[in-house]
Amino acid sequence: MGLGETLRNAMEKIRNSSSLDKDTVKEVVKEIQRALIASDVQVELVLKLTKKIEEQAFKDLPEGINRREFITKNTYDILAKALGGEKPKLEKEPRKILMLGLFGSGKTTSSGKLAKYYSKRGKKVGLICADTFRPAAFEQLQQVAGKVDIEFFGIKKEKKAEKVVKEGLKKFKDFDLIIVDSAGRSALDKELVKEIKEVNESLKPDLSLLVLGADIGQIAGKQAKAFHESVGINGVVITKMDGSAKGGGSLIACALTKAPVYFIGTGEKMNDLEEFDATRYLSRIMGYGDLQGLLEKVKDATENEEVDLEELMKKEFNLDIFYKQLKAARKMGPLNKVMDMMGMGSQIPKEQLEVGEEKLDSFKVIMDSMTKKEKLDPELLNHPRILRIAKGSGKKEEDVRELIKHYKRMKKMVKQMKKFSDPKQLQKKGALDKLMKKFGKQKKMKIR
Ligand SMILES: Nc1nc2c(ncn2[C@@H]2O[C@H](COP(=O)(O)OP(=O)(O)OP(=O)(O)O)[C@@H](O)[C@H]2O)c(=O)[nH]1
Ligand SMILES: [Mg+2]
Repeated sequence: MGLGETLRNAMEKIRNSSSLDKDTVKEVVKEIQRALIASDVQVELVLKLTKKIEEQAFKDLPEGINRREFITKNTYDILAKALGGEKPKLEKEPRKILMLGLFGSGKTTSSGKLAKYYSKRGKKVGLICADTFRPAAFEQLQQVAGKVDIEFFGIKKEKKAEKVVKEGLKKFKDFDLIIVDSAGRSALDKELVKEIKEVNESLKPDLSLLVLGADIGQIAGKQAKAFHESVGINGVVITKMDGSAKGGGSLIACALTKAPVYFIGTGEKMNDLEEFDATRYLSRIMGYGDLQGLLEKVKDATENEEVDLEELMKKEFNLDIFYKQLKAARKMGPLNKVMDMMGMGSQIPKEQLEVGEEKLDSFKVIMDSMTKKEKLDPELLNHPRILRIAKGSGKKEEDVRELIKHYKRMKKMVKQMKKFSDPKQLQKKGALDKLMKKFGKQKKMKIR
């Protein structure tokens, strides 16, 4: 079982348990440990990471976040950091990329994949074969270039890699991007270092990418360090993520040596290349369809909000406003009274006002599982998001859909109401002030 499957099982356990007690968390932590160790992450580091997960599990919950979401988010944070978190952005778009690495790591294949990746993004790309060491290297890259429809340059039988690079640079001088495939060796020996230094000298690459196979696991860190110290690298490509259970270990090992992983290879075909992003990677392997949504939500929950009812009435109605109204109404009294005070009660059908307390509570719980973006633009609520919200709030999918239906009805009503009562009119009449006085609140009130 790969890292993904085991981690997914562990996260499922969090999501599906009705009561998240210390024992369940212990079990989950054990599974995460197993997953990381099987992925060839150093045992010491595994223990450190999982200890953190366990320690943070029962800390105070931020408002609006349930225990399940809290633990999922913490686990994510800890793993994402271990995977290198956010990468340093490249200062500028690279114009010359050098691919480096030991024998068979996937340099030639990745050169082709990268050429395709950038060519799809509108760049005119040229590929240079600077592998003058292995006899069939020329033909292999030529073939790869043909597959991805990229111009190729090489000098058959030439022995000096730097000479090929110099000539290639001339040929591709007007191109947007030049990718140079270099020769591998069985180890980073003197010969390889000398050759890379010469190529570096002629090419002056903006980006030197070390290509590593996922199957080497934690050795990836040592290799990244060694290459960086002897020839200098800016980043790493990890290939064969599809075929090895050790991918997680190599990613984490690179992060430990601060070598940013920019791409991962996920198969032998020319399309099997992904820009590496810790969030995307984790959300896939943890089986969390909308991890991004959860992260946004936790961020929201830590921000206090001010509500100005007058403002609320002026704005385009959305779930966020509906939510704020609900919250405000709960503080001031039942919704119908509030609406009555605002002189709107009579315009709202009775059944709308008589949404029971229980239902309101349930709506609140569901909305607590939404992100700010979703509340501002409820049109975003597609099937996967609805499922996530249902899971996050411990409600059924139907409950979420009911809320959406309710919101839509309310929106229609507000639209009609706006026709009757212009907010300016409302202000003139002093209805809002009256309302606020009655309930002894200030015009602006803090909700949270
Ligand atoms: N499954 C899988 N196979 C890959 C991936 N990347 C490369 N390979 C395979 O790994 C083998 C070696 O790839 P090459 O691109 O030739 O490696 P190289 O580093 O250029 O090798 P040398 O030039 O001999 O040093 C080939 O069989 C590729 O098809 C990947 O992401 N997934
Ligand atoms: Mg090669």
